[in-house]
Amino acid sequence: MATTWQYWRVYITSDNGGGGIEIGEVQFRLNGVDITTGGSASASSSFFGDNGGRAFDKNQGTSWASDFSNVWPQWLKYDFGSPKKVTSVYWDMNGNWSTNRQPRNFQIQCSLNNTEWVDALVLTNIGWSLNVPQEFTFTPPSHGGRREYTIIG
Ligand SMILES: [Ca+2]
Repeated sequence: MATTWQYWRVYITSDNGGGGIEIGEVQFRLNGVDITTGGSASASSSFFGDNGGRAFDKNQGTSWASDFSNVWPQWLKYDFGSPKKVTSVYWDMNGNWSTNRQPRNFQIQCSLNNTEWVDALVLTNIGWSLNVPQEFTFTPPSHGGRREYTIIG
């Protein structure tokens, strides 16, 4: 069964009290290797020019920042342009930034059509230490082998 999905996102329902997300670099990885190249990024909101692409520009000194209005959810999405298998998300804050602006409760999700989303991993009560990246590993959900049944009662 296929485990490749074109769209991947981190869907964040709360941070650690900072009122918004600020993140230097995010990598969607296959077996530990960054594969976030050649696609396009987007995000639920941006603080001034700190758009979603800045989390994938391979520059630790630039960041995606959501607006600091303490409004949830916020999400960061990567469109690979074609289906990709992803087995982890690597999340690397810059040491100058606060741990309380990192996600606490969030889901890693994937989609075939950018509309319907499937959870690959659900994370709860995640804490952070300053300048310590975290990698969240999972088995990607499968599709394509699913059979549709009509239950007649
Ligand atoms: Ca960056």
